[in-house]
Amino acid sequence: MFCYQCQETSKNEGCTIQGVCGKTADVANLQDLLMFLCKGISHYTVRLRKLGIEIPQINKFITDSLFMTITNANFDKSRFITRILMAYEMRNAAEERLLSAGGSRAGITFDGAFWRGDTEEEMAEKAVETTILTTENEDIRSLRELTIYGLKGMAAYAEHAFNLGYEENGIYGFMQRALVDVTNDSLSAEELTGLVLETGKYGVQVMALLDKANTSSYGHPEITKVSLGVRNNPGILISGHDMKDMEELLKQTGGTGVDVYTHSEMLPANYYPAFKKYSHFVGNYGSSWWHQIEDFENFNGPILFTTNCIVPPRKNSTYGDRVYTTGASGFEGFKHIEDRKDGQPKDFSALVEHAKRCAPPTEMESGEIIGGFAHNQVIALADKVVDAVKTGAIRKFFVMGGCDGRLKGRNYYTEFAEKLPKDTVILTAGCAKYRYNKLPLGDINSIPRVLDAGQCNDSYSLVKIALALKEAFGFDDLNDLPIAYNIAWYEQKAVIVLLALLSLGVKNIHLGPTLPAFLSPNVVNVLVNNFGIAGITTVDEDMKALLNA
Ligand code: FSO
Ligand code: SF4
Repeated sequence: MFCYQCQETSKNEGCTIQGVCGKTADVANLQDLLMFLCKGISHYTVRLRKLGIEIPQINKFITDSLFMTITNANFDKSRFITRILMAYEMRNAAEERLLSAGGSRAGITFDGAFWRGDTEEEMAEKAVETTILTTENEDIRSLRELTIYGLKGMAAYAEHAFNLGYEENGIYGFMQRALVDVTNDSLSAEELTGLVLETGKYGVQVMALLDKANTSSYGHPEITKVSLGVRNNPGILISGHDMKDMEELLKQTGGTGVDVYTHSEMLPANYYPAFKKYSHFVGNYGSSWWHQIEDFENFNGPILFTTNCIVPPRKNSTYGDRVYTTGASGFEGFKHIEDRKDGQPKDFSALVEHAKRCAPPTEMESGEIIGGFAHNQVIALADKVVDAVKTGAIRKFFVMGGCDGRLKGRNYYTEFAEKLPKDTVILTAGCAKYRYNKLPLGDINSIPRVLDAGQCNDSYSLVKIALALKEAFGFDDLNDLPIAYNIAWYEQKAVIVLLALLSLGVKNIHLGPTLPAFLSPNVVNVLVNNFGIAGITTVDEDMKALLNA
């Protein structure tokens, strides 16, 4: 195996024996093989699209497959084997359709468009040939992988939007074209850089689509106090990012005596008007994803993963039999809730029955946190915010969104938030917020100093807020605003967020806690020279630089 797609990659070089995330080598290899086949299928669908033909099942298949290979989403070998077998069927269907529509496969030379092996042994043997290291030039490899990781993030967001009935063929079309382009040996580094930037453009589009899907379905997030404590009923803890799962779980738990709590990236579900009406929706329990070992132990009841980030339980963990996965997520030993069929909701009754046999959650915290500062809410407060800037009450905004992770050095973000001068405001989205969202940072003229817009995909909200402020201040350029960017990344959704920000022209982003291992020195130079991207140094040094920028 060779995987360097996330921030925790071994030695900041690459995982080669087993993932730091817990992914085994055989699963990592099967994931590579699945990507290889998705590229192969895309060779046909790109041609089909030129003939005006879309195959919705294939759009869904490729999107789901990309999503399943995101860091910490799915560790279940059998699911990848099933997917690989499905990939052959999808590819056959695409090929037949192409030929019957008068198209031709002449000129397709990519092996993934033809290779087939039905046994686990054949798959394992072929998989090692499809490793990303087969691209020898490190700059080309870096640009190809940067594109693919952006596509994986894009796929996650497209999938959540799809679940709510929103999709755009243009997004699927781009994903598949890009999957073909990364197999094209004649593309130069310059052309691939263009592809990376185009990925960012579609990143903005997919985040806008998901924002539309979420807000049209559940209303605009609004300022909300979220309880951190517990009640005396059994509960279900829901993690991940999928709002449709959230809705169906809330509906199916109503009147059962079972409460619902959010974990990690599901916290922003508390901000949606449509969910706030459920009296058995208690609040948030625990912290960011990597604290799950402790949080799940204490929760006592069943846990539902709707997406990543899964941490394999420890040998002495006792909660393994209480964990359920659904959608793209999976883990051998956890029970999996099947997809919706024929427009029917998922069936979460097993979790409800399971919860009834469990003790209520053990209280770990009490009190509340405040959130719900997505674009609609902040723009409603725009006059107040603009006024605070004009009078000097707010000197600067710091976008500190992104992800949390296990690395010790991520204390940097807690310290940074603590040391920020009192006339600054943090704008956040994603699980990075858990590094500082429970600190007593106070407010400025009743505007909280930490404004949480929501999940990592709600970084789109931060952009909309920035655009509204740009207009309010009459600036021509986003970069003229008093906003600094100090972003933390972990997995591939953060990659698409970063590429989206770059495509919108945001400059001088500080990215930490380490720069991605998949960026070659030359690609880093391109990002530094064209976008002013920088890593992080010390809190004091970075703060000085960002305050004065
Ligand atoms: Fe976090 Fe995990 Fe949102 Fe990610 S829970 S790390 S970028 O999946 O999605 O911020
Ligand atoms: Fe390693 Fe991250 Fe890949 Fe897991 S996802 S194998 S930790 S690089």
